[in-house]
Amino acid sequence: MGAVGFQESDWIWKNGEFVPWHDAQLHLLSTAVQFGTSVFEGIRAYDTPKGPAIFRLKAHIRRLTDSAKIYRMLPEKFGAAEFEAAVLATVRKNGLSDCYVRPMILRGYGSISLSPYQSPVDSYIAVWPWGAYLGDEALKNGVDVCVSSWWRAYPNTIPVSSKAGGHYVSAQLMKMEALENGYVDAIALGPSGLVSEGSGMNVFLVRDGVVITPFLDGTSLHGITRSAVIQLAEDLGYSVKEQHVPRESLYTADEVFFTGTAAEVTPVRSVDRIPVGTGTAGPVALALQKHFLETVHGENDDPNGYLTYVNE
Ligand code: PPE
Repeated sequence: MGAVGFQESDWIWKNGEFVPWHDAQLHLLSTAVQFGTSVFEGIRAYDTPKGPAIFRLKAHIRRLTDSAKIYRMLPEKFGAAEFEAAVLATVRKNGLSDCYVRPMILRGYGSISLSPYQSPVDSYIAVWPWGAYLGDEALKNGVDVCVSSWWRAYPNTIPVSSKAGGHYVSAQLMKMEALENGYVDAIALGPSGLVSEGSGMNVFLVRDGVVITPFLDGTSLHGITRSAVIQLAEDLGYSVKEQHVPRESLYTADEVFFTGTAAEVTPVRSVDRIPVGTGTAGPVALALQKHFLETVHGENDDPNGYLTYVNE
């Protein structure tokens, strides 16, 4: 098939059935295409000694159905239990182990105007192999990022705890600006002028051994990796604080790192060309990354019940 920048898989789950990858098509005038009315998840499956396992499946499906509810597009036929089962089935059907899982609920073809109600609510799940989000070196050596000139929206402009496709037009502006200026990614400020989150990941800092992350103030996504990393940091004995983070704290922190399903735990080694700490991946970020990667690969005990095994 055409040259795409990733590896396709064979089957996509669509409204309860599997269709071949290239048959999962939308009409041009679907509401989701015109107006961004889709909600989605990003989930990872990891290879473990007991076969593939999904990291935090329930939390991701809860966020998916919450996202859909906020946009008044909860599917009638499928609830959380059906989506959880369908994710497992789609990974199995495609014979993948380490992979990325993209469930989507969207408004299809039916209405031509802003009122979406005549457009059917369709549900999809696609899976594909996806390696390190910001490149293979990123996890080890850290990345160079900027503070974006684009701000995150006001809480009452878009409901950011809904992970909706349309919200990502702003994230794409941030990402493109960063790439054009020679950075790997960007951190955005919220409307208060304080640090919010990255284009597609949450942000953490370390200062004097304390792990710090901005409050969930209605300007950033309620990251599922964020909450896991808070838990894992506490398990490792770090104290973790959610607080207001002014921009300059990024420059003076001992460490900065990103968390996200795609980004996992990625150290940041400079912000706006100012080296963070020693200008390399920091020890706390690397310790958390190691603990995270061991946990998702089923090499640690799983007291928090994060893993759902695909073949059980
Ligand atoms: N903030 C944003 C804006 C975001 O998109 C993500 C995930 C996060 C924070 C981290 O959330 P969580 O995955 O629950 O820890 N972004 C997804 C999509 C990235 C993409 O480029 O596609 C992801 O990481 O899967």
